[in-house]
Amino acid sequence: MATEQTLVLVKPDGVARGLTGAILARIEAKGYSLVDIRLVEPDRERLEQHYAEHAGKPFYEPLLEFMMSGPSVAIRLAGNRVIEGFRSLAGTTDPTSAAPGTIRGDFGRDWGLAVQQNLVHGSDSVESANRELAIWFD
Ligand code: DAT
Ligand code: MG
Repeated sequence: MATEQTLVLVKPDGVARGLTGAILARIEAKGYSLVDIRLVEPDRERLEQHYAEHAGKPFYEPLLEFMMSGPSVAIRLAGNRVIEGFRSLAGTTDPTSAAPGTIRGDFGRDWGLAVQQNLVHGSDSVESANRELAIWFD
């Protein structure tokens, strides 16, 4: 079986707050492999593809605006069960209630801009991972 891969993003809030290194340290300490990493300033078209499943939801436009507010670090990450494992490291979507010990739980909070500022993205399935990796590492 080929080793699983996932797309991780350190979102604009994580990059702007200087947390990229701390987040990478957790990923490396967990033992996953960095296959590729790049700084990306995504345009709207790339983000519409990435967040297609959320089109039309109330938070969709603010989410795209936030994601265009600065660069993200895109990471191609590999390891057995890395999709589930990274989402476990990240914690639940809302950083206020994400468990301490997770990236969102330790570094995230509500800054008055809803939950979109939650530091990281991780693909949620093999299908999503393949689709999203093609969008960010074209
Ligand atoms: P996750 O990033 O945990 O996979 P998701 O795929 O449901 O969460 O949503 C994508 C992003 O959209 C999420 O990281 C933050 C934002 N988001 C989700 N639900 C939201 C809500 N109710 N209000 C504001 N932003 C939201
Ligand atoms: Mg998601």
